[in-house]
Amino acid sequence: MVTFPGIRPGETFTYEYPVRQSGTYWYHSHSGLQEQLGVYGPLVIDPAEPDPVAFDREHVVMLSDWTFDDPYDVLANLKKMGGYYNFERRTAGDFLGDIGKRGLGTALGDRLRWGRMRMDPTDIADITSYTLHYLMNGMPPGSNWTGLFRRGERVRLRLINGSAATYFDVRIPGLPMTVVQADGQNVEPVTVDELRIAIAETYDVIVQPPENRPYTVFAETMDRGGFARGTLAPRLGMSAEIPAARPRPVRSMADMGMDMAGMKMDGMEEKDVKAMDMPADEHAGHEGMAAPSGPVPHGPDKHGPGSSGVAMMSQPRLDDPGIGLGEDGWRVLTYSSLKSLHPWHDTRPPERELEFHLTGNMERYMWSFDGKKFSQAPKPIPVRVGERLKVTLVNDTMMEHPIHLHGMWMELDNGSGAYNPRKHTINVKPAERVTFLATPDVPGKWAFHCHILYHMETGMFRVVEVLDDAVAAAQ
Ligand SMILES: [Cu+2]
Repeated sequence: MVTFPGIRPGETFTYEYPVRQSGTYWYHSHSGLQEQLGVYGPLVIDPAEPDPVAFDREHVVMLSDWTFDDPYDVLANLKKMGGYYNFERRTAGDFLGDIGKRGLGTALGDRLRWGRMRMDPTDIADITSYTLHYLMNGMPPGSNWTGLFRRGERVRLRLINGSAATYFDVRIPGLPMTVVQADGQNVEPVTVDELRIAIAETYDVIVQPPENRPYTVFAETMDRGGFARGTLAPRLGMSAEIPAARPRPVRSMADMGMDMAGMKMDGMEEKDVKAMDMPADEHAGHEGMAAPSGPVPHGPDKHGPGSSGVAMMSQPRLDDPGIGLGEDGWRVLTYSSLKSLHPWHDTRPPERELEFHLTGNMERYMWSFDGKKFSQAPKPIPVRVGERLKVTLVNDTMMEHPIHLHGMWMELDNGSGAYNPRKHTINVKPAERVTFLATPDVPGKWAFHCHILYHMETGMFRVVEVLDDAVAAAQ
């Protein structure tokens, strides 16, 4: 009911809108859990001007997840127990191993902290391969979706993550990928061997197969529990080796916002650092703390029961490719390497700053902004047409959240100034503090939400209301 009342069963609805942009996008139902049921598809808009990217052929590579269970049963299971689909919980044996490696005191301290956070270091994905199947263009790995090429051709792959709940790490062994577009917006080409694609993101990459042989397009899930797979090949019916699964990653102190390394806060002494190592409601001070380039301690937690474990320290992590990536000896895309191909026109300094905390309670499977679920009817966030906004997102949880904003672009502040990449979805890592700039230009009510379907459905959703001057004056 935010932008329009939806399409009733049997009804036909015709969308009409001016096309003011081009690039790789996708569309999906925003009603209930229909997205998990396959109500989505790719949406590619060719540019009116000559494309700055040269390529000989293109393939859409749409990644998704599928369950044979009723998505509402999946949600009910999660609400009964946040870790319902996590069979990787750490065992007593792991704990003994930790004692051997790190000593009893450290291992015990870690354990106690994890317990207090009501989180588990193996919580990487809410929903796993226990119920999910991972698809490439609608096909499971065994069906081997195949995209054709001729040797030496520049092949443009339009990667789209249309999953309800799955992050993928995409690589094509033997083929470097040159990223040329992110979320439909052209970026300065950057060549990598692997990239993480958060839910709802799109990346266009150029590959140039040097040999007449098949190459595996491998999209491993972030929790390493499964993969989607297809093949680029000179003809149908070919397949290449499928890489082995990498070890499942484990959450770190940085993920729980307890990484004190790199803290450079004036006048802060050892005892202050210790003081922060306590339950969230016992420490103080985010108002007035301005240290955006380094870790920032969280202030008194006013988010209520909707926020169980508050990251003590949040920090920018744009250089960090993300959990489980970066140790393989090959190049991995990071947000800090994304630069817009063209400068954006609005270079005014921000007139207004907003801050939102991404909050949640994994055990009770409640997700929210600032501790308030959408069902608690938080007021729309008012902004004005043409005003220059600076918005900071602080992830107080230990899960990644791909935050999506309808109705206007988010210029991810990665230090590139006028060349900051424009995105519609920004993945915010655990305990991360991310800033974007925006200039609202279309009046109306716009959804602002986590693109993990089950997080959105349980409350991580707000409405941003863009008021034009006349409306704003009347209020
Ligand atoms: Cu989320």
